[in-house]
Amino acid sequence: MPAGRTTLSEYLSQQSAQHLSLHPDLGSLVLEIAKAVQEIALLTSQGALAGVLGSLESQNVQGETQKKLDVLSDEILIQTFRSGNLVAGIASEENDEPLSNPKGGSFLCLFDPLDGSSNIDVNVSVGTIFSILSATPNATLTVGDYLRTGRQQIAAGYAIYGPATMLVFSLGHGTHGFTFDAASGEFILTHPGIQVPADTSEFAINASNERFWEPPVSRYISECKQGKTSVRGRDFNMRWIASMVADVHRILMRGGVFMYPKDTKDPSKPGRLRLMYEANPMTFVVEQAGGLGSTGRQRILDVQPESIHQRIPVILGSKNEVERIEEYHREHDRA
Ligand code: AFP
Repeated sequence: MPAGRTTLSEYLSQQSAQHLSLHPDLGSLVLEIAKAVQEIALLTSQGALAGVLGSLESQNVQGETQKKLDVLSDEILIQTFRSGNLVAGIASEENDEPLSNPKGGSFLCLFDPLDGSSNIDVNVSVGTIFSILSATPNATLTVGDYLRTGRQQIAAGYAIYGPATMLVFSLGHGTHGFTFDAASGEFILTHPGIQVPADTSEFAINASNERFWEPPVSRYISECKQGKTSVRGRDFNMRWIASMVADVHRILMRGGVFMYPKDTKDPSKPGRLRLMYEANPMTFVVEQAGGLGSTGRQRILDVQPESIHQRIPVILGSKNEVERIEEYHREHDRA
């Protein structure tokens, strides 16, 4: 390995030596996830050649048509965890109920195996999101064991399958990025100590939902669009990739605010994104990098989960922007 290049496994050994509070098996779990990510990256990179594009007849618990790669990625992760004895229980976007591992383990893992899968067929970046909770070894698992607040995550992160495959995660001591080097087959530390700029001039939202937004969201976006002529005094840019992993990765790299707010489009859904395996892990990573994650009215990591697949409004990214949007919600609710 050329000098000055730290591999994922070297980094994890350094972390467990530096932070004695880390669970001794946490590094091994991250390496297991990295191995599964490599398998998913290979399939994703082959696209049509691997016959993995397109949808299946099946639907997931969300009532969404499953892409072939959704199911294949889910199977890779489940097989990875079940072949080891680190993860006692698994909850996935693609499975109605959590799955227990007969071999037991000290962790629970919740994941979105392929986030942004509607982008797969058009060759746009997608990702895998994971959240790790502690498990009581040898205890009989119930759904309640999974329903812990985001603040109780012991680690969380994502893989992004883009021009480069990257693994970005936090063990609770900052957020760090690793880039996959196909030549060596190693993830290399390329982005140590990521910091989200507190201010930004870039927002990410699906603007086609504008007529369904709550007033504080409409106010914020309208000011951004008015730019220099508004109280903001500067112009803003907009991005929307429709892969949360890709939009949030951009925000970790250069700042911004990602918004999938509560809207009236489907009153039965308090937002599109899922708390346990999208909002919580991505907020953990962003807040470990100095950003913030909010529903607009509550910090995401403080939300007490009620069900595995519950949805939540998400406002995530540059600290000063998220705080401004929260203030707009307070002013609206007071009025
Ligand atoms: P899919 O996995 O169904 O593509 O959904 C992706 C996602 O959950 C999240 O990654 C995106 O930010 C968001 O949905 C995109 O939603 P819209 O399709 O409404 O823009």
